[in-house]
Formats: sequence, C-alpha cells, structure tokens
Amino acid sequence: MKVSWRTLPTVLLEDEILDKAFSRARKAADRVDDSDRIFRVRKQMNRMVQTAADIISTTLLDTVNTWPSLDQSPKFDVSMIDACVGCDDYRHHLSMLQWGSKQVVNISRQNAHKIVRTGRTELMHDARREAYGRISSIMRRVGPSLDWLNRSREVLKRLPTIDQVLPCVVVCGAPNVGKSAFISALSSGNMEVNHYPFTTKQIHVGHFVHRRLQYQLVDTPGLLDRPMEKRNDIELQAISALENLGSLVLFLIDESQNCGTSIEEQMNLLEDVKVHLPGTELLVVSSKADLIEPRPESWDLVKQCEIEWIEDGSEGEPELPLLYDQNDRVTMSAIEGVGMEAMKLEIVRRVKDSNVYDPMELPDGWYRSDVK
Ligand SMILES: Nc1nc2c(ncn2[C@@H]2O[C@H](COP(=O)(O)OP(=O)(O)OP(=O)(O)O)[C@@H](O)[C@H]2O)c(=O)[nH]1
Ligand SMILES: [Mg+2]
Repeated sequence: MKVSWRTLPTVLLEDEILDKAFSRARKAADRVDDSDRIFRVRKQMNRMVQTAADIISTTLLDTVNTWPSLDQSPKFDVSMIDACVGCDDYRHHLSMLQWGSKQVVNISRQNAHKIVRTGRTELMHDARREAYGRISSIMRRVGPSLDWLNRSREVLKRLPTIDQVLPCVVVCGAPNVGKSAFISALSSGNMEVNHYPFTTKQIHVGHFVHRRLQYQLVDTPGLLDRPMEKRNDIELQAISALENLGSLVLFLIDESQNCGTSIEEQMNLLEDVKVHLPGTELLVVSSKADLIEPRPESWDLVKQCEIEWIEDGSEGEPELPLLYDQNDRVTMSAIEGVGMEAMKLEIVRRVKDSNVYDPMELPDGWYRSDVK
C-alpha cells in the first residue's frame, strides 16, 4: 500500500458537517409529495432524519477510511506520526469518528420508529426535532476530534514520502556541511523539497537510478546535526525513525570547517550518530573537496574517468577511482561535480553489501534448488 499523507483531503469540521447534513435533509423533505397531510408529514420527517444521519455517518466513515491505518503503515511513517502528532491520539480520534457515526445511525433508527408509530403530526415534528438535537450533541463530542485531525493533516502532509521497499541512503552531518547540495548533485530529476514538521530547515529527498533500481537519498537537517543531549523528545523519536529506514548512512564531514562547526564537534556528532543508528552501515565522507588546499592528488584522474564513464553511457559497474583526501577519507565536490559518479557507484556497492536489499532473498526455511 502506498500511503500518501500528502493527499489527505481536508476534514470537514463539526459545523460544516451539520450544515451540510441539515440543508440536504431540508431539500429532501421539500421533494416529498403526498396529498394526504399526515402521510406527507410522516414521510417528510422521516426523510429529514434519515438524510441527515446518512450524510453525517458517511462523512465520518469516509474520513476514517481515507486515513491510513497505522497497523498497515511502514515503520518509518508510524515513528514519524508518533513523533509529530502521537499514535495514541491518532487512533483515539479516528475511533471517535467511528463511534459518532454509529451513534447517529442509532438515533435515526430510534426516532424513525417514533415518527412511524404516531398519527399526530406535531409528535412527528417533535421526534424529528429530538433526533436533530441528539445528533447535534453527538457531533459536539466528535467536534474536537475533527479539529485534531484537521490540524494533524497539516502536519502530516509535510512528511517526506519514502518508499520502504527501495534502498534508502540517510545523509547526515553538521549544519552546512553540504548535505542538500550532495543530494541535489546526485539526484536525477524529481527532487522533493519539504520540511520535517518540527524543523524549518529545508529537507531534500532525492533519487537516482542504477541498473533500474531506484535509490533514495534522505536529508536530515535539524535531526542529526547537533549534540544529542540538546534534543527534545520529538527529535529523538524522529531520529529513531531513521533507524527503520536506511540501508546506508552517509556522514558528511566538512574539513574546511567552512560550515562553522569545528572538526572536533563534527567528530563528536559522528559518535552520536553511531550510537543512535547502530544497525546501519556507515560511510564517512568528506565534503567540498574543491576547497581542500592543495587539491587531492587524484582530482584530475577521477574527473577524467567520470567524464569518460558518462560519455560511454554510464553502463555497467566499473571500478571508478574514488577521490581521497589527505587523511585517506573518501571525498567529493558536489559543486564541481568531481568524485560524485564514483561515490554513486560506491553507494550502490555498499547497499548491496549491507544485504538490506536483496531481491533474490528467500524467506527463512526456503532453499533455492539451483544452489548446492
Ligand atoms: N565549495 C563548495 N561548497 C559547497 C559544496 N557543497 C555545498 N557547498 C556550500 O556549502 C553551503 C551549505 O550547503 P548545503 O548543501 O546547504 O548544506 P546542508 O548540510 O544541507 O545545510 P543544512 O541543511 O543547513 O544543515 C552552501 O553555501 C553550499 O553552496 C561543495 O562541494 N563545494
Ligand atoms: Mg540542507
């Protein structure tokens, strides 16, 4: 199931639902035609109560059904939802809508009986009025849940959309080390730029395709970019959500310190990341290779190999030489585009080695007959 938090329709609020229901009910009553006055009023009152109840219960249930069920959502989404709006609240408010829908249907059934049983038109009117009153008070109890869902929708529609089936590279590092520039430079086409609901920083979710498999690159500004003890609960939860996501973690270090964070602090952060994302393979990369003085020795060689590889149509999986800095750390320049193609192939290799994604993998207890 592809959950799309971004396309959840707006949730109608208490008054909007009541207005819609009662005005439709009035119109439905106007259409009733019967020359016998008692029959006419009976039909009209019945039609009003039923129409109003139908509209309300359908509207509430439609909302319940369009909102993804947490049990069937990917772990990352569930952790993000928990961090941003709270899973317990999420479940509670949706179940309130379900409850409301059921109550309204019951009320309409009970009052329909009353309307049918009497021969006096004023009692029919009374039963209709009573039904409307009870329906309104149910809606008053559902109202806060509708408000909550509407507010949450605003938050959830900003969540990054990540496909759990595809390999995903989590890109982290101190502020300004070049995470976003790196993701943009590696991505082909459709890049998504949004915000996590708890940070104003722009996040980039990019993709590249290698041998028909799409690799996702996820940005983490405001998350893995400063000491952990300064985190609030929401951020900690969002960080643990990342753990369910990555096939590979890339940690960028800006050795030029142009980013404004000292190497020492960046190293401390790296240790934090190791602690918080223990299950995921980590690759430390130094960014902004073009700022390194003097330029890395193999700069021209790497650049030339990459140009040739691209000119040849980027086919196959050659061992493109990686660019290394004076500390023997893999490096690249997102701005100059050097070391990037080699980096892409390295990512592909690492993801494959990490075995998180293996299309040939069989469930436990299964064996392939061709493997002896
Ligand atoms: N010279 C040079 N500058 C770079 C390179 N990559 C990024 N920059 C610059 O570094 C600055 C920060 O880059 P961003 O990509 O925004 O860094 P970020 O890590 O996404 O920053 P936050 O999202 O704020 O955490 C920008 O001014 C970039 O132009 C590079 O390879 N070479
Ligand atoms: Mg950024």
